[in-house]
Amino acid sequence: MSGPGTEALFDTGRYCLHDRMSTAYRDLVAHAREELRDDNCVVLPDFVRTSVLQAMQAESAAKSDTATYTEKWLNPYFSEPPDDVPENHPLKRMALRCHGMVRADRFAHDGTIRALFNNADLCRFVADCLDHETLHAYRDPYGCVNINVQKPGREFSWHFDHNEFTVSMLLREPEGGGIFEYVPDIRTREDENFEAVRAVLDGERESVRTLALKPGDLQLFRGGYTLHRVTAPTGNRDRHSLLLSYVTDPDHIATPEYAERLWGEVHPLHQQTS
Ligand SMILES: O=C(O)CCC(=O)C(=O)O
Ligand SMILES: [Fe+2]
Repeated sequence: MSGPGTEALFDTGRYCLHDRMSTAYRDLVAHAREELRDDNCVVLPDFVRTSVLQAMQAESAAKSDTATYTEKWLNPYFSEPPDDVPENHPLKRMALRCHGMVRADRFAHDGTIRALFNNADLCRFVADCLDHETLHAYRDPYGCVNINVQKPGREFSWHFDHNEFTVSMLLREPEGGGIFEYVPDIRTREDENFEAVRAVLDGERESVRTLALKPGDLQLFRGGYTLHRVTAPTGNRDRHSLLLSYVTDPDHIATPEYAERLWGEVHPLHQQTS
């Protein structure tokens, strides 16, 4: 494949993605697994080379105007609120989620964002950290690699993710706010722990952890059992985070209905799923 390779993209002195057999690689994976076990989250600072970060920031800045915005009142579970629970129950706590997503097809095929996303060593590394035999770069033409754009004053409210894990990299830091906050394992497969979730929604801070993410930091995160949010950016600068989607099923792709709902448009490849 043409374009920058592993050593050009990543700070391989610190993150030796090119040498899977090395002790340094094994130590790095062990570190990531331990953090993920303890915290459902690991941050690998300054993951990419400075010139690579700058190139991705420029691509992101050039495309952020094309973001598709959705504005919805959602509970933390993205579910229909039931009638038979009290008003302050987490299932009834609707918050306005407003953010923009830049579609994958906006990014040039020979650009740096795609070179990073399609790098096989990164995909292998993510699989190793998350204890997956194999992962694949998602082939959805719109959803494979996106920029999440958060405007000042807009919170990405408390929620649990539906996907098993997220791989992301902050590209643009707002002037203030835009802080990633999370409460690991607040719920389990067996216990929703609505009392604790309600307390966090009501402002309980003791269990809340915060991340001081910097542009270029790689974040691996298991958000299914971890309540999390991104606070509203303040000042004049948007927050941009790059979302890289890796999947277990290489053939998986969004349905036309899902694409329509998310992107307001359907790609010919989505049509083939119906
Ligand atoms: O933009 C981020 O850093 C994460 C947003 C998030 O929680 C999500 O996309 O589910
Ligand atoms: Fe999330």
